Amino acid sequence: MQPRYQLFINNEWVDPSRGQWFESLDPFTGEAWAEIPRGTREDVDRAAQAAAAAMKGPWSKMSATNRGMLLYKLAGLIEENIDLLTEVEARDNGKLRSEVRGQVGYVAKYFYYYAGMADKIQGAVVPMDKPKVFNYTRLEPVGVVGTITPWNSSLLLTAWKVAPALCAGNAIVAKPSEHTSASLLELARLFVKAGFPPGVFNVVTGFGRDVGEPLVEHPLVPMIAFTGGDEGGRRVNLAAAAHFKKVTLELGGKSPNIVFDDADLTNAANGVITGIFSAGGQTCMAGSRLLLQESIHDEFVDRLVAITSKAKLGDPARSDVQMGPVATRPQFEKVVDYIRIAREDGATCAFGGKTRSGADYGAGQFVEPTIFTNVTNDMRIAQEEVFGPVLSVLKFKDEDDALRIANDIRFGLAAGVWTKSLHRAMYMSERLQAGTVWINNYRSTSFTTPFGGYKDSGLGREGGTEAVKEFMETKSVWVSTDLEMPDPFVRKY
Ligand code: TXE
Repeated sequence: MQPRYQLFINNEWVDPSRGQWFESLDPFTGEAWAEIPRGTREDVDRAAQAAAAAMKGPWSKMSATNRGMLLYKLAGLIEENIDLLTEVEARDNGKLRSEVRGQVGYVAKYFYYYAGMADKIQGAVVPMDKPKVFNYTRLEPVGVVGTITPWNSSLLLTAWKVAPALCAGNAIVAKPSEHTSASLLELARLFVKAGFPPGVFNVVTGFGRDVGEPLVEHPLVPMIAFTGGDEGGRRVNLAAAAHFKKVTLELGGKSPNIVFDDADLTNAANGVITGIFSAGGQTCMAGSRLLLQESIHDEFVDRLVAITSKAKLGDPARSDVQMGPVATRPQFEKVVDYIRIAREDGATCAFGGKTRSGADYGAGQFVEPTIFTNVTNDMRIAQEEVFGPVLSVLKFKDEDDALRIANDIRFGLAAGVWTKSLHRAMYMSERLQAGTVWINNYRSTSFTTPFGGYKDSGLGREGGTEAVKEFMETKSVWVSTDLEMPDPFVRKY
């Protein structure tokens, strides 16, 4: 019997207004395992009303310290429920259990981090250029924040938004991806257990058209925090602009991983493989463009092929498997199509390039880890986000040539640099157009530091103290200490 979920609005479990559900599929078996409520514009309205009411109720009057304590409690409950949350999320996105478990553990850490920050948010006393007046700034919550998230890391990417937004005192209407909704509904149970007042956290599941668009348009929702593809991000940004809403957008990437001839090549090879094939390449920060200095090209590609050939594909629930299926059928087809395009455009497939089916591969939604050489930067496989296990290898001559290639793209999410030269590392990190630069490592993330994109990779930053400011308005308050207001109609020259 499949579990049938309900929407979570105002701390209550409710049926979707039109009484419709859709199935959530396990990407490995290809079978439906849960029924997800198909939310509507009316449901978004119910949730937005509840969240707006929370912004006037006990939540808004709660001290920041007590708000932090609630977040702290929630973090503890996430740790206690790590098995359940892992199982549900992995069931939906098909990622390795170990990987999802690590992420859920990290979700708890996000809430701990922002729990501690809640009563440390401070405005400033501003030095004035005028006498007899005193000015200070207050940081106030924006209000109701709509979060819209994709399928690759549902809980983590939602936590990146919800933890700092709640820390700042906002209320949330969360819309998870239609492919991976269940884990967020399970998380909602923990909000009740932790003791959050009604309306502070609401989840409306469903499709982009039915739920995402109404959320972006809703007059009671002044801010949208979005992660997803750049096309979806553009639509959200355009719709939000019509209502002058605040937005943060964490979008796609085609991040360059740049390996110089003086690098520790063993470390670099491991880092490059982790950078592209973790989560089957289904991460925004995937290092999907490998830039190799000419002199080490052939040797380095051999190393990559040797490491990649050891990867075992199969049931992501098994501990001896290193790569699971592609998360959704449309995404599988998209990845397969990009492999065809790369071949047609003249790239050489140095490894992989095929799909896998048969007894070990469930419903057969598998793409081999794939390495393309002889890629030039004008090819689509070098410019477009595949969001799958496909690495494009390009050659460069020197630092400036590497920079030219690395920056000649519309994305700017992240970049990696592998070198033993400090000078080289600093030269590159200053000039790379990317929100994150990793030197002699790749794919490190932490709640303590900002993450976000340059160019078409997004707007705003998530993580660290900067994330909290994204979810706040700054109010400038002027207090007269002895300032006389002159008669407005008597001119003094
Ligand atoms: O993402 P979408 P999709 C890339 C990846 C993938 C492509 C599309 O290449 O092939 O994006 O994936 C909601 N108003 N990434 O379709 O559409 C939607 O319901 C409001 C990269 O899954 O961006 C979901 O909850 N909301 C990415 C969320 O937006 C809308 C991660 C993301 O869906 C909406 C995932 C609308 N008009 C995919 N349309 C990354 N870089 O992390 C859709 N949504």
